[in-house]
Amino acid sequence: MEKYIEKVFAWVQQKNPGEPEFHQAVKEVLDSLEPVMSRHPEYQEAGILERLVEPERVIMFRVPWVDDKGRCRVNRGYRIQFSSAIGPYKGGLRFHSNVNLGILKFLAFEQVFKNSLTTLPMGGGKGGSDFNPQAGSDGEVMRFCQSFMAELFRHVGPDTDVPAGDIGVGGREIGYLFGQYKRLVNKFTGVLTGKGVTWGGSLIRPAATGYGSVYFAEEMLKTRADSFKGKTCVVSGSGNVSQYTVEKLNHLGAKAVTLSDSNGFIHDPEGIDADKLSFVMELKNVKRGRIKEYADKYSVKYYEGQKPWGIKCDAAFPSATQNEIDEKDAETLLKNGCFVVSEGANMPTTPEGVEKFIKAKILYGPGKAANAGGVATSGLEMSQNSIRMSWDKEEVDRRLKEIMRSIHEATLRAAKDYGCPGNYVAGANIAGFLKVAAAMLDQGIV
Ligand code: NDP
Ligand code: 2IT
Repeated sequence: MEKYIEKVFAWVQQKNPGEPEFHQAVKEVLDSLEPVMSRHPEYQEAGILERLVEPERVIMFRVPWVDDKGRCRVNRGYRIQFSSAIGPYKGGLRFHSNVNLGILKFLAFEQVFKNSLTTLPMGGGKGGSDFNPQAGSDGEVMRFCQSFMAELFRHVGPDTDVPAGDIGVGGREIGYLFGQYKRLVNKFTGVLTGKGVTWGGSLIRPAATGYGSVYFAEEMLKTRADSFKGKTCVVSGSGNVSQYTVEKLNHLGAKAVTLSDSNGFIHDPEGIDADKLSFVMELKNVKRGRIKEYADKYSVKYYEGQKPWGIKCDAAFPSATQNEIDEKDAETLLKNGCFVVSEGANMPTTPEGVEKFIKAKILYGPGKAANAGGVATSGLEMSQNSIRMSWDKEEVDRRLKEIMRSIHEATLRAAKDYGCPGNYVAGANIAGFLKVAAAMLDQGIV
């Protein structure tokens, strides 16, 4: 079986040159699936793995727009429709200058398994552009979004593919994208999630990824009869996921002491309380400033060009971007006594770092499981749109919590069933895979 899996991986490398993040994501999943493939020879016969690593469709397009000086600018737009085995394609849009095909393929591939874990009927997709919304005025961002949707609209729809936010795509961008879609198709539908609450959005969706990541960590802690009370937590990033991670940690009596952005991190040993968090939200979501301003305002230390993993903590919440924790960072966290890692970001830990966490047998929740609360609540937004109703905050939060509990349970169960008890990485990959593979078998070679 090992030989077969190696062959599939070699084929992926050869067919997708220059896409290291995609290779990394595929390798981790394939390695986890060895015991599953040995137990289910029918999957090999049906070419499940060969089909699973090949996106159903990749769309790439030109996005021309006019900047404030009247000049023509051109970016590249993408949508990767990876798998529709268990539902319409679903996954976010990322606008960031480092976006390329390989990064979006890794994200779309991860999304297939994550969405399967949510218990909701959603396939996997991802898209975006190498456009940087931080560098543009509101008017430029609007014109870019309108141009992006002027092509994307023909490939998406509420029963086909439902994009949402990710890095660089928040409420403002979703609004502009939705307005343009509605104008082009003349239909008010749930084509995007993360919408404003007055026009079809779900309560709790903005908070869902951060809340979910903390709920998942809480479930992990419960396996050791422990809780967040009094725990010191290190959080990276300062965007959507990080902000609501800090908020939920505060609700549960923990203390979050760091936040970061691509320039550096702040360390506030007193903890980022509710008042300081509202300063961060205003700073990041409205003024679109840098996290350094927190250090100036509250007279705490700012570490230029560094990541927060050297700060002593019980729990770490990487919530910025891929590969932000390398082997050394993982060693430092472990050495300082960190025993919980819950990944709000997608693939934030390098394979060498992951190995360290697994070997140390800490409570390590991989992104696929730990950050699935965001897309799960997107699924809840789709349901509310379909029945033309909106649930109150308590109802959505209750469902989110229950989904995170059930992902945790399914992940641990799969890990145990396939011979790696306590390994959340293998468990998430296997549990996510089994549902998709069963659907693919039922639907024939498509
Ligand atoms: P935001 O755009 O709101 O915030 C991103 C944060 O990460 C910012 O602080 C940003 O800093 C920092 N960051 C981004 N890229 C880099 C980089 N290359 N190096 C260092 N810092 C970086 O995005 P989100 O909070 O929505 O997303 C954060 C992570 O969570 C991503 O990995 C995303 O895929 C994942 N995720 C998001 C979900 C969602 O619902 N939004 C759901 C599940 C996962 P700066 O301002 O300097 O760019
Ligand atoms: O990575 C992710 O799961 C997201 N960016 C959220 C996707 C979604 O469709 O809500």
